Parts: sequence; structure tokens; C-alpha cells
Amino acid sequence: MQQAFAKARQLAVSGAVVAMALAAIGSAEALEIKSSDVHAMGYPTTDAIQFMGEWLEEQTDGELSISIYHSMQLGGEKEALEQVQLGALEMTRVSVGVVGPIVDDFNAFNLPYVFRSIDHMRNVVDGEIGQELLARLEAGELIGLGFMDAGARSFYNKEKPIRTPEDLQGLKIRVMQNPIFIDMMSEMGGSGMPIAFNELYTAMQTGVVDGAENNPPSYSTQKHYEVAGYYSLTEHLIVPEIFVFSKRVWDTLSEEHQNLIREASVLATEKERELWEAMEAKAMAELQELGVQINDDVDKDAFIEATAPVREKFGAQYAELLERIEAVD
Ligand code: BDP
Repeated sequence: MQQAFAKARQLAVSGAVVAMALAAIGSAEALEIKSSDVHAMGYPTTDAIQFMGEWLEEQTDGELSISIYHSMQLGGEKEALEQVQLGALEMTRVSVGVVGPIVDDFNAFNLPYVFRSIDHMRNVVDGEIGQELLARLEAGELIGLGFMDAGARSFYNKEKPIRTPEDLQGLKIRVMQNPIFIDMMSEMGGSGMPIAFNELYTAMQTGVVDGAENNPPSYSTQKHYEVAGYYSLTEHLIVPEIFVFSKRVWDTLSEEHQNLIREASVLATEKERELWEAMEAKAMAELQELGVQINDDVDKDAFIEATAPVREKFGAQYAELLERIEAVD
């Protein structure tokens, strides 16, 4: 009897050891991907990444999952990219606007009026050029997973409607943290100040800057209209969003997991675009309802002409790439 007990105990113990060993193997493979975004949940980018996480969880029985650090909980986009480069954060979704300083070819996408339309931008980023640029991010310790839509950016300020570049004279306009946008502002007649997105509302409120530029959903969800009530549809930049993974962490993943993340990224892009279109229409309707001064009487040709020197200045550096972009339908 005693012997039987001893045997049973032994079995139970070894069973527990096996269970622990299995759990250890499981946890070595399991990864909770932390991903940051400056936007709140409910925004197309955050919701698309959430969708990506749910898909991954389902495909891997919970081995891969994504937890989103939204609403600038981890600060601005420059810092997030640095964290991802170091491997302290697995993933982030940022604007291509802040990626130029890491891999400068991305600045070809950051030039004013370089894309003729949203469709043109999509055809470029979905085609060979987009794939090539994503691959180049590896040199910057990043794995480029995909692009998302962010519509077109237009000016807003607290003073007046903007119809021509002259109207920008004397205005201090916040731009994303990339020197190329400061040049863009000078050529247009204003002065550009790089400020992190999470500091922008206060910067406008306290008069550090008179305004900024962004797409309708960002302007609306951040409530920037409360402190800068004139929105003018200059649509001078069509800068896509991008989501990237830490190369350091990526290199520790199994090929199977890498492939699944790639697959999920394509789905995330599709999802975001679907959500984007609805969100943009909703934001414009809301702004109108709120009584924001939306000005569509804009001399776009004058803006295109005024910004020609920026495209020329950077044109030599990105000549081949710009020609290829232009040639895309
Ligand atoms: C928004 C982008 C976000 C940028 C922000 C900005 O979605 O990634 O951080 O603009 O202007 O449109 O900084």
C-alpha cells in the first residue's frame, strides 16, 4: 500500500515537472507584442492594430497577442521609434513624417504635393517602391510591416482662413519632427516649429504656435478646433502612416510567427483603410456641426508653385525615386 502511494506521488511530481517544463516552452514562444500609437482607441490606426492582435491570437491559440499603448501613453512618435529600435517596445504605428530622419528615402513621401491623390499614394506604397522602402528600414533596426492611410493634411490656425501662401506669412505653424517640414513652411511663407503631437494642444493654447496642419480626423479627435478654429483645405501633404516592428525582437521569433505577423499586417492595412474612409467623412461632418470655419476656397496652384523649391532642393537627392513615384499611375 505504502509503495503504491510512493509510486503515485512520484508520478504526480513528475507530472508536475512535465507540466512546468511545457509551460516554460510555451512561455518562451508566447509573445505579448506591445504596440504604441498617439491616437486613442476608436481611431482607424488603433482599431486596425487591435484587429491584427485578435487575428494573431486566434491563429496562434494565444501565443501571439498585441496590447496597445494608445493615446500617447508612451509619449511622442520619435521616442516610440527609438524604443522600438532598442527592442524595449515591440511595435509602433507612426506617421511616415517622422521616419525620414531614420531612413531618408522616406522623405520622398514627405514632400508637399508629391502625390497627386490618395489613389496615387496607395499605388506607390502598395507597389514596388513601398516594398523597397519598407525593406530599407532594417538598416535602422526596424522591420517595416506596412502602410496605412492618413488622408491629406491641411492648415488650421486661430487667426484666419488660409487661401494663398501669403496668408501664412507671420504665422507660426507646428510641424512634425522632421527638418524637411520646416523647409516646407518657410517656402510657403510661414514659419515651421517642430513640436511633438502630445504637446500641440497646449502649444496652441498658450500661443507658442498659431496653428498646425493635419487631416480632419486628427484635428477633430484631438479637439484642436477648440484652440484653432479655422481649417483650410490646402491638402499640401499626403503622408501615409506606417507600422514597424523591432528588428531585435523579430530576430528571436520563429519563421512561422514572422510569417503570421506579415500576413496579419496585410489584413491590418486593409482594415485601417476601410475604417479611415468612414472616419474622415464623420470627422468633416462633426467639424461642420461644431461650427468650425472650414474654408475650401484655396488657391492650390499657388501652393504647388510656392513649394516647388522644396521639391527641387530635395529633388536632386531623391531624383530617381521621385521620377519613379511620378511614373506610377
Ligand atoms: C496624425 C498621424 C500621427 C502623427 C500626427 C502628427 O496619424 O501619426 O503623430 O498626425 O501630426 O495625422 O504628429
